[in-house]
Formats: sequence, C-alpha cells, structure tokens
Amino acid sequence: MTREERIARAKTAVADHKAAYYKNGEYRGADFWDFAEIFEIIDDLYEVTGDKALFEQFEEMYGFIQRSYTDDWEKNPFNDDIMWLVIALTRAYLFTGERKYLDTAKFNFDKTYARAWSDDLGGGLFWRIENETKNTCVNCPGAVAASYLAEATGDGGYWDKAAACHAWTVDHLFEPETGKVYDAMRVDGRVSKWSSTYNQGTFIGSSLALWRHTGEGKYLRYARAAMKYTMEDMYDLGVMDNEEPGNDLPGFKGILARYVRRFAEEAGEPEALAWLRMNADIAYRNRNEKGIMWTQLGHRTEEKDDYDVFAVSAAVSVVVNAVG
Ligand code: 7K2
Repeated sequence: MTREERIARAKTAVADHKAAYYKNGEYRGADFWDFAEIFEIIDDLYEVTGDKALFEQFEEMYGFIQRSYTDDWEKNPFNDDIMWLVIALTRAYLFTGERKYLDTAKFNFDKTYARAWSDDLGGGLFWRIENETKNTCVNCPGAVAASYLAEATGDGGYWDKAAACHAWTVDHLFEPETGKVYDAMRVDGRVSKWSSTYNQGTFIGSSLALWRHTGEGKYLRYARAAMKYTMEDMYDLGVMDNEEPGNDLPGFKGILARYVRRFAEEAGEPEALAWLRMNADIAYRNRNEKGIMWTQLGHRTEEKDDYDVFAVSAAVSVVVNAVG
C-alpha cells in the first residue's frame, strides 16, 4: 500500500467516525476525556497529512470546549482528564499558532499541576482530587503535556515538571528489566501492577520527549523496553483483539497507537510501525457498512448504531497513526 493510499484510508476512517457522531464541534456521547482523546486523533491526522482544512475542525472543537467546560476546568475532579485535554489543545496550538488554545491549555495545566503534585510517596501527581492514588494515567500524560508546553512556550520550567512526573513513574511504577508499566500506587504504598495499552503508550511518549530534549540514553532505553513489552508480552506481535468490555478500556489502544508511530519515527524502529500497520489493515478490513470499526480489531464490526463513540475511536487512531 502506498503512502497516498494509507492517507486516503485514514481520512475515510476519520470521516466515517465523524459522519456517525460529529456535529458542530461535538462528538455525540463523548465525555470530557473521550472528547480529548478524539481531539488527539484529529491532531494525529494533521500530523500525518498536513491538511490545513482540519484547522476548521480544531476551531469548532475549541468552541465546544468553551461552551461545555468554559476556560477553567477545575470542576472536573479527574486530574488526568485535564492533562489529556491540555495535550490535545497544545498540539493544536503547535500546528495552528492559535494563541487561545495555548492560553487555555497552560492555565489549566498550571492549576492542575499545583493541586495534584505532592510530596507523598516521594512526589508525583495524584489521579483525582481526593488524593488517594498516584497513577501512571496522570503522571505520564502530565509529563507529555509539560513537554508540549515547554516546546510551545520556551519555558524550561515545564521540562523540569515533565522530568519530575516521569522520574516518579519510573521509580514507582516501572519494571526496567521487562518494560512493564504498572497502573497505580495508593497512598499506603500498595501497587496495582496491571498494565494497559494507554499507560504503556504515554510512558513511551514521555520517555521519547525527554530523550529528544536531554539526549540522555536512559530515556530511549525506557521507551524501547516499554514498546517491546507491549508488542511482545502483551500481544505476542499479534492483532490487538481485546479491551472489551469496560467503561474506558475500549478506547485505550487508540492512545497507544500515536506513540507507536512516534517511537518508530524517532527511535528509528520500523518494526513497531509494521506491527501497527498490520493492526490497521485487519481493523479496516473488519469495518462495518458505515465504516465503523470495533475495538477488538480482529472481529468483524456489527451493523449496529449504538457503539460507544470512544470505543470505536480506537481503531480510527490505529488507522490514522499507521500512516507513519
Ligand atoms: O483507575 C484509573 C486508572 O488507573 C485505570 O488504569 C483505569 C482503568 O481507570 C482509571 S482511569 C480512567 C479515567 C479517565 N478519566 C476519566 C474517568 O472517567 C476514567 O475513569 O479503566
């Protein structure tokens, strides 16, 4: 398949998902973080196509954010949710130069970092405002968000924050010998060792960002180990045919996909992209008549209209990021 064909397929996948769910900046049924992660798929599509027609959609989606959540997201008790939307908007700023995206992202990052960071457990961000657990799903997105803000603002203080969130995760929730990323640590020190595609992905992404910035080899080793664990231990180099059922779970592999693309590009590891492309080919073959693709990529998608918007965004991200 040529690059042009992969781009055409990615555009079709996004357009079919939009046709089923999108109107005036809103994705029907998407809550705060679902929306943020679907926004990131549009960021990805821009990154792989450079298609400036997407700027209009960024603008519409920003309008939806303001209408629904205003400029200040502190009412959301999930610190991770805020980090995800900060990432989505800062990326859109880096493409468009649209200052209001950056201002909103920076304001909410700063406020959330201040409320979520503590010295308990040696540092790190709390997942929610109750301050009970420190999770990979906030610390690695926090590190990714901080590195994009560093790039966007030129303020090196954000690199320090990125490094701090990442280092806490490495020290408390990472197995360097296997590349497995754990889920969370409670304030009493108990650890959930469950690993997931989205945590592996944001760990890879934050490691790569810090590697690019510092040139320190340990960051590349972390990214490599986590990528290897994901492809080989979690999937045995096979198709991602899991993550259902579950509230959030079905959307997770879409987050992984963007960091697989970046890993392949930045670390120069084409076999990671080959694995992602194999997944994209299978998912696309299994789409239904409306072009919707179920999160179990190896399963034929049924002809039904009530698929959850986030659950069926994961395969869209796989197809978009497989462009490379
Ligand atoms: O417990 C956390 C996390 O550690 C775990 O990996 C997943 C597993 O669940 C939550 S994170 C998912 C949250 C994201 N923010 C919005 C919330 O509605 C959602 O629970 O599923």
